[in-house]
Amino acid sequence: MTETPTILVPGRVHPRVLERLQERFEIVTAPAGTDFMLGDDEARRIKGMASFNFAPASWIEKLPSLEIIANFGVGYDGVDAKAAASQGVVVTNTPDVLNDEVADTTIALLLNTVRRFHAAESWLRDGRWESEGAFPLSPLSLKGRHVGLYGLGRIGIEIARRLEPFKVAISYHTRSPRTDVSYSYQPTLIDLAKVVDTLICIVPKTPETHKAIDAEVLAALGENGVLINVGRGWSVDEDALEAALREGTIAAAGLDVFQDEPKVPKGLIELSNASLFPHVASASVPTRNAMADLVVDNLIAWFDTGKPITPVPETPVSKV
Ligand code: NAP
Ligand code: 8YV
Repeated sequence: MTETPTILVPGRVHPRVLERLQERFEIVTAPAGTDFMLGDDEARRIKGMASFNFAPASWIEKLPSLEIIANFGVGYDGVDAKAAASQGVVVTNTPDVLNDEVADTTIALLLNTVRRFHAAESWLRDGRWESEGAFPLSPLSLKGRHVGLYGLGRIGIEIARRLEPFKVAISYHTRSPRTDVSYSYQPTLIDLAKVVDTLICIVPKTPETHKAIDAEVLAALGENGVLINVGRGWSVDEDALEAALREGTIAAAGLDVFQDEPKVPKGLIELSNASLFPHVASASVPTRNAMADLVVDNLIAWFDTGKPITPVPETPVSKV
């Protein structure tokens, strides 16, 4: 009889992942973010990991039998894929199944930011419509805007397609221009910021994207400028953004992601020209279930066939 593989689940877990893993595997849980607490024998038994964007090199190197890390999330910046690759460990993520949800949320956040619907609803709920009259007109509108996408990958392209019926102009910046779109390409982020008035960030967290949206980029967007971030908080200089919003360097921002989640800078919370979401872009039951299924299906595929479904580019793609 073949041995049932043991899967390590560090930290919090989507309930469906645990439920499905329990049907097929032995499970070991451990608190994430703290020191590695498994004993040598237990560590040697671990063949797979179901990660919630947590798999540092210091853990990977203490798991000598580890074969696969299946990450919940398309972004896997909390998984040290380089360390995994050097140990011959495959990493998988959850691409595509969340594209529509994240793109829908981005459009909602953009409209919320320019038209201040969050404040309008509070106006009604607080009884101010009856006591004070109509909600003040929003100074901004989506009409006539030129939207720039910083990132035009799986999610970025879905955002762009959703923007087309809004009749806005669309440009983008990526390292390599896409050959399958007619949106105008800008070779650098600052070039993009200079030609657009609305910037949507949907790039991964990498050394190159760290605080890429800085004071210079914000100034280039201009006083009518709107920044939307659904990528990672890492890509925005939050101090520069707060100053730009406070001083009117740009008009408004909509943020789903922050540098130090779940901590959100008090200065941003105080600003009425910022619309702030608690990292909910993919957070519907159906989409999170699809992500959970892909985590488990990758582990099953690996242990049944030696081939993962959605491996990331940095790591090996089949059992040797
Ligand atoms: P993807 O398909 O890999 O697309 C990434 C895009 O970013 C590509 O167009 C890529 O083009 C561009 N890019 C990467 N590095 C760049 C750089 N240094 N400069 C300029 N462009 C760069 O990824 P995806 O599936 O669309 O997801 C993107 C990211 O969104 C994820 O990594 C994650 O961090 C974030 N995300 C957030 C949420 C949320 O809940 N808010 C949900 C899902 C995803 P080039 O390679 O040509 O540069
Ligand atoms: C999730 C995300 O919020 O997929 C990603 O990269 O940021 C989101 O879909 C996150 O993975 C939940 O932990």
